[in-house]
Amino acid sequence: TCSSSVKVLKSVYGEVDVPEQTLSQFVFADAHKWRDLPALTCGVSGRSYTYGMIQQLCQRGARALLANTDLEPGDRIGLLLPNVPEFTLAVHASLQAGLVVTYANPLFTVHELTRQFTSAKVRCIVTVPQLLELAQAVAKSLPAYDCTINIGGEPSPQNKILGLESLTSTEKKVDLPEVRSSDIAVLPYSSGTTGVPKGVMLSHRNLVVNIMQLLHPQLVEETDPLTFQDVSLTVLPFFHIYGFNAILNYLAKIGSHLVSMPKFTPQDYIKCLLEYQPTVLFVVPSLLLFLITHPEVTPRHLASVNKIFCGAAPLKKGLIDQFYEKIGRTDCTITQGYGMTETSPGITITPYNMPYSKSGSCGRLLPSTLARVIDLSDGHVVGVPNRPGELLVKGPQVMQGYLDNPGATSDVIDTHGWFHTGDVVYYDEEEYFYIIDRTKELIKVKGNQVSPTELESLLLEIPGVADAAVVGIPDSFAGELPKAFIVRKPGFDDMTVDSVQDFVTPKVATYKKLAGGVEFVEAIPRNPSGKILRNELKNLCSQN
Ligand code: AYL
Repeated sequence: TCSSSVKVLKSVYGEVDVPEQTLSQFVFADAHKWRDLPALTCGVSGRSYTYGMIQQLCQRGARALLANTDLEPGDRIGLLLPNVPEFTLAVHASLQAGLVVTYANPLFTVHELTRQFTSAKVRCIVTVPQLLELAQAVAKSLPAYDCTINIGGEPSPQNKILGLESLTSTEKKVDLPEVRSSDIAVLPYSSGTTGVPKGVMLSHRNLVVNIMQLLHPQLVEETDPLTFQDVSLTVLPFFHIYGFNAILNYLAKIGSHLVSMPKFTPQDYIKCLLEYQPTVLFVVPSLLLFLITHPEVTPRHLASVNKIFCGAAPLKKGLIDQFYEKIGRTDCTITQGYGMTETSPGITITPYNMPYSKSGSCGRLLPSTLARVIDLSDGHVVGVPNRPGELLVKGPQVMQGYLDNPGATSDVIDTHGWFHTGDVVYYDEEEYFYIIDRTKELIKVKGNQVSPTELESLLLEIPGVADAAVVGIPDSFAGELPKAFIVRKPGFDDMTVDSVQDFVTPKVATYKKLAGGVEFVEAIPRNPSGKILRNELKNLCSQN
């Protein structure tokens, strides 16, 4: 078999050229073509911005940021914003000012936000009045903190709280710095294969390239391309790489209209479907499941939709059929993407003419992307189709590394430059990939990352907890839910499940709650070097 074995898979689409542009230059390069067309609309409030407005506000905002604050190019700015159109203003004004952006989930607790913003050395927080109190509580403990920008709220100069005008206007004349495409643009947080969330260094080029990869001519022909005439609806967060690059920046590049929602409720979503008649929906599997199963969503609500994009978690084969059954037609393409925060995010995508027999596949490698699959036990290249192993990738979309963490970086990017995804996959004869498992600890709840390490260290803070382990257990709606196994210290036998939940719940964002349950055990299974044997715990769950 050795002679026919393939050590490295190359994208069937060939290569993309990498333009030497910053993310903002790239994304808005054609904006003049659609300057008077809507770019972003808040589906709930109706607040809307044209491409012309966005471009102008971002350019002014970049100058104002440098003129009205002590921030300097290279400084970090933290976005604590709900999914509102202004998110894009904050991002591109900051990037054009040479700042580095980190974004966080506004449902995070003070504890979670403080950790991220301290790690990223955030100097300025951009927020809205509803989150100002939270922002100020976080700001208190940031060593490099300078100011807060309160979009849509009252400025309070003595407290170093500036209004939106500091983002959009300045009398002073300031020059914008030169930003290189190799400079870091954003620092999203991801737990990667192990440990707590870490800053992922994505350069302008990483983000630009990943959009270029999706726009590769042959790929576009095979993926039922979106155009400026499409209207997309999303409730997926801009503070996650999917919403950030694969939706927000990608759609801005092609001049499409994006209707976003600050939060999900079935009623609001249904209302947006009827009111905006979207042609495109961006979803994660649990949102698709909602569309299929919710009694109030009828074929009429989905009549305008002809493209669906799904990513971030495994999409069960049967779900696509169920969706077609629900809408009573099959002329709506369902494209699946696979990737991760560390890869900006795209690695593979399904072409719309993918044979039905391959449904369940997450598609083929994006242009300029190389892959190899290595055996889980001995690390040797598998080299033949249909044999599972860990996926390794190489490509211009792979991150520059984890922020201030060369150890974690070298754990995932080996000396030959291969990025180890921690996903177990196989590919078929036509090089379609199938994701079947994870070797990494990561738990995915409705597409959101949950780091078991983060929850375990929290559990160990409970007096009376001797040892703890958290694993993801399957859930038909959320995909997975975090479940804790706890060893009580002697004398703490009266510790209850409720007391554990009561300790954890207020300290974490809702989706990280131990919704999979809490179980007391005699011991946590570990290997000789102390590593938690998570599969043993998972098997324990499936036996119950
Ligand atoms: P992160 N199928 C199965 N698992 C997936 C898929 C998929 N289609 N996509 C992501 N995952 C899992 O950092 C996988 O374990 O980025 C992967 O390592 O939140 C992990 O989620 C990464 O999670 C796009 C648009 C990808 C969006 C995305 C999702 C990025 C999620 C490509 O074009």
